[in-house]
Amino acid sequence: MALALQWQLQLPLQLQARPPTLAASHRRQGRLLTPVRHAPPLRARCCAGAADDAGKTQAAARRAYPYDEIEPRWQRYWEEHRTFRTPDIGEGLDTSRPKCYILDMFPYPSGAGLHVGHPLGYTATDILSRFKRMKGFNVLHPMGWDAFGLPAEQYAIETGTHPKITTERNIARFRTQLKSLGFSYDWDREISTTEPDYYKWTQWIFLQLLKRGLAYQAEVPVNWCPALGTVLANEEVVDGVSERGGYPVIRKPMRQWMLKITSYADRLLEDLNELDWPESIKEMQRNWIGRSKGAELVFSAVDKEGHDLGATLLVYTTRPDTIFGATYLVVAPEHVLLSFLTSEEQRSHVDEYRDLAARKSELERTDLQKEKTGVFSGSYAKNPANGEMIPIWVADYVLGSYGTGAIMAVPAHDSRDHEFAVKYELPIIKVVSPPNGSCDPAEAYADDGIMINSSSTSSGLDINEMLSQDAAKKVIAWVESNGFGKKKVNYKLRDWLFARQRYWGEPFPVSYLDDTNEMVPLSEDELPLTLPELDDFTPTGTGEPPLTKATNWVRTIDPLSGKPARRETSTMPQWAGSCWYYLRFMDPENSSILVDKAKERYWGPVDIYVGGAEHSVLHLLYARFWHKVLYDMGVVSTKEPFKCLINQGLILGEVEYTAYRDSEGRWVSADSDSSLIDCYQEKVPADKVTKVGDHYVLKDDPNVRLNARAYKMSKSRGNVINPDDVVSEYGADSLRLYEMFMGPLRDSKTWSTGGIEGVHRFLGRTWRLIVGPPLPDGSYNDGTMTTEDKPTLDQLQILHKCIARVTEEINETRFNTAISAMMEFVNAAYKWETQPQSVTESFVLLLSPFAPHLAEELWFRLGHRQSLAYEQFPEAKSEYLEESRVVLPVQINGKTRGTILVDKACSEDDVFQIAASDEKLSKYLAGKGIRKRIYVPGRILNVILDQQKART
Ligand code: ANZ
Repeated sequence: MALALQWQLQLPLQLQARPPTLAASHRRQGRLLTPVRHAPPLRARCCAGAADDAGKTQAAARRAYPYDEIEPRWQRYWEEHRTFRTPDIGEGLDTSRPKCYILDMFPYPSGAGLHVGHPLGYTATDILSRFKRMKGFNVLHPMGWDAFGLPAEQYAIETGTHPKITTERNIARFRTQLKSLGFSYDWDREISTTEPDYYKWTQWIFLQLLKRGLAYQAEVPVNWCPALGTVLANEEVVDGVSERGGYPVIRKPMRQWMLKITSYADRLLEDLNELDWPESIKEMQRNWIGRSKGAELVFSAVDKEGHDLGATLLVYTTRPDTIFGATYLVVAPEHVLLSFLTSEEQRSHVDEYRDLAARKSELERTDLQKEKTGVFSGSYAKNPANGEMIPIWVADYVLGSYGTGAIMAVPAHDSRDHEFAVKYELPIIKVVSPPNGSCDPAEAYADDGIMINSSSTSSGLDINEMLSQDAAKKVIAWVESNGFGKKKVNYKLRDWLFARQRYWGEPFPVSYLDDTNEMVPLSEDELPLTLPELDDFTPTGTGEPPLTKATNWVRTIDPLSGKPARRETSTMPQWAGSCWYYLRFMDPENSSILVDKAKERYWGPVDIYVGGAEHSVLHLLYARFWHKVLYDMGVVSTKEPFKCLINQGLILGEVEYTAYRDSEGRWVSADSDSSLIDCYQEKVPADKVTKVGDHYVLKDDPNVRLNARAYKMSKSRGNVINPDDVVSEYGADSLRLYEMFMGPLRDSKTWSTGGIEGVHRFLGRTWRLIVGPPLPDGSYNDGTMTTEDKPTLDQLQILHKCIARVTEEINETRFNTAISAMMEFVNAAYKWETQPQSVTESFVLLLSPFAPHLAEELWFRLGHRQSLAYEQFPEAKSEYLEESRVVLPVQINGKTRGTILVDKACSEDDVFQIAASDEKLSKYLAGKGIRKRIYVPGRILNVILDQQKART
C-alpha cells in the first residue's frame, strides 16, 4: 500500500510536467508518427462537456482513458477469433513445446454473482497464463462450475425454482462477469459438475472405488439437523448448530456411504514432501492425517472384588513408557463395552451421561478450554504392568472414533487426564522425571525424561532410570512377548462420509434388490444415472432423502437378475465433482473414457493451482485421494494432481473508522485514559480522517484518535464491493491491475477506492504517453505518438531493466512489484523527447498480461493486425542491464578521500581529471606533484603524491 500512496502523490505533479504539445511538436519536426490505421477514433467522454448529473461528472472526471470502448472491442475479438482456444493433441497442438497447466479452483456459481475476491486469484492465473503463452508454452487454462450443492436446493425449497434453473442462471451470470474481466480461458473446455456428461464420470469413479473395496456402507454417528432434515458434514456444523441457518444439530447413527481414504493415509502423508505447496498447508494436511506411533495395550476388566468380568479393554497410547502411571482408564460414551462394564449402581448415572454426550459435537468435546466431565462405570481394569486394579470411567473427552475409543489415563503426564484426576480426586503418580531439574507439581509434565516409579516384581517389568523413548520400546517388546498388546500406528484421519440426504447432487449408481436388500452396482454402460425431475424438494423430515419422492425413478429392475429393486436415494457430497474436474478439462468431450491417456500424459499434473486457503485440507485431500486411486488404476500417470499450489489472500472491506463520543456528545480519543464503556461509537467517513504517525485521527481535531479496522466483506456489514461496479467505473484492466497491486498475492489486503483510482490513472498516463493527449473534442488521434527514432542507450537501459524486473517478478508471482516496475518505466518515459516505436512495443508486450485490453488496443495502434497473445515476451539483454556508471573510491596516499561518479569505460586520464576537478578531492590534489597513479577500472583510483612537493 505504501507504493500506492507514493504513486498517488506523484501523479498530479507529473501530469503538469508533461509537455502538453508533444504530439504537435513531433509533427512540426517532421518526425514519423505511426501511420494512421483502421482503428476508429475513440471519443473520450471525459471532455465531452458539462454533464448535468453530478455523479456522472464525477465518474467522467475519473475516466482516464476510453476503457469502455476498448474493453468490449477486445473481448469480442478474443471471442470471435477463439484466441485462447488450446487445440487438442492431434488437432494441431505442437507437443514438442513445453506445457503449462494453470488452474483456478473453479467456483460455486452462487446467486450473489462474482465477488472481488474471485478476480484476485483469477487475475494472477491469467497473468501467468498469458506470460507462459508468450514464452512459448502450450497453456491449458480452463474454467468451469462446481454447481451441485445446498444453496440452490435451499432456494428451490423457498421459491419452488428448480435448482437446475437457478444453477443455469447463476452460471450464465458468472460467465458474463468473468468474460467482462478479460480472462484468457479456453471457453471451449467449460464444464459443469451438474451436467450428466460430466457426472457420468463421477459415478464411474464411484463404481471403481466400490470394486476396489474403497466404498462401503456403515452405521455411523452423523450430524443430523432436524430443521434442515439432513445430515451435515463436520465443517457444516459450527458450535453445535448448522452453519447455514443456525439450526441445532445432534449426533445420530445412520447407514451411510463411506470412502476408505484411510487406506491411503500413509501415501497422502509421504507424497506431500514432493509438492511445491506452502509449508503451512502441508503441515495442515499432516495434522489432519495425524499419524502417531504408539501401542495398543490390553487391560482385563474386573469387578470391585477383582473378579474377572471376561472382557478385555484395548487402549491406544502414544506413551507406553508411562504405563506405571496409569491410575484409571477412560472409555468414550459410545464405546461398545460401556453398557457391559456399567455396574447396576452406576447405570442410571452412566446412561444419563451418555445421552448428554450424544448432544455434543466432537469439537466441543475435545475443546481444551471446556471443563472435563465424566462418570465412574462401576468396574475396574487390571494394569498388566503391575497387576493393580484401576477404576474405569466414562468421559466425553475420549472420542469413540479415535484409536480404540479407550485410554489409560496418566494424570501426572497428560494435561487432560491431570485436570480430570484433580476434579474427581483420582490418584496422580509421577513416572517421568524431567532430565534436568524439577517440574511444576500442579501441572502434568508431558515431555520425555527419565523413568521413575516404574518397576514391578510381580510382572518382572522394570524400566526405571531409562530414557522415555527407550522405556517405550522396552514396554512394547514386553507387552508383545506377554500377549498384552502390540506396536500400533494410528491416524486422526477418518474415512470419508460420502453421502448427503439431499436432492441436488450426483445420484449413486447402485440399487438394492427388493427381496434380499442386496446392493447391486449399475453396469458402467448404463451411466450416467441422471437425476430425476422433482417438483417438491422439501426434506422428508425423517432423514429419508428428497429423492425418495421420485417414486417412479426409485423403482427399478436390476438388469442382471431381472429382479425388482430400489435405487439409492442419497446423493454424493459436493466434494465429489471437484475431486477430479482438473482431469476432465484435459479432454472435456470424451464420451468413452474419463480422460484420454495421451492427453493426460501431456497435460498432467496441474502445474499451478490457485485458490483460497479454506480448501487447504478437505478439497485438496479428497482430490489427492481420488487421484492416487486413479493412478493405481493406470488412468493417470502422475502420483499427485497439483504440483504447485498458491493460496491467494483474503480481500477485506475498506478500512472503517470509528470515533467515541461521551454522553454529552463530545469526542473522546480512543487512547483516552478515561473509560470508553460509557461512550457510544460513531462511524467516521474516510475524508474526515487523517493519519498522524501510526495513528488515525480526526482531521478537524487531531487530538482525537480513532479506531481503524478492516472487516471481511459481508452483505450484513454493507462493505461488499461488486466487481461489476468497478468495471463500469474504471474498467476491467484497472480492476485487474488494482487487485494485483494491492499487495503480495498471498497476503490479506484491504480494499481502497483511492488505490483503484491510482492504478486507473497510471493506465490513463500510459495511454496518453503512447497515443497522445485528447483532442479538444475529447477524442484521440488514431495511431500512436511513437517515432521511428533509434532508441538511445538510456532508453534501452530503462526498458531492459524493466523487462528483467517484470520477468523476474512474474516468475516469482510478485505481481505488485512487477507493476511498480512498469510504473517506474512510464515515469521515466514521460521525460523522453521521443517514444521510439521498438521501445513502446516491448513495453506494451510487458504490460499485456496485466492489462490485456489496453495492451491489445495499443498493439493494434502500433500497426499490428493480430492479437499480441502469442507474441514473444520481451527478453532482457544483459548488455543493457549493467550499470554503465560506477561510484569510484579515490585514495590519496593510501587514504580514501572521497568518491567520484564515472563511466565504466572511462580512461585513466579522464578519471584523474574528474577526480582533480571534484570539489572535495581537488584540495588534496591541487598544485601537488603526482608520483604514481594506480587505476583499477570500476574499482579504485589511488594517487600517490610526490613527497617533496607535497611537503612544500
Ligand atoms: C497415555 C498417555 C500418557 C497419553 C501421556 C498421552 C500422554 P495423539 O498423539 O493425538 O495420537 N487418546 C488415545 N485415544 C484417544 C481418544 N479416543 N480420545 C481422546 N484421547 C485419546 O494422542 C494419543 C494420546 O491421546 C494417547 O496417548 C491417549 O493418551 C490419548 F503421558 O495414553 B495417551
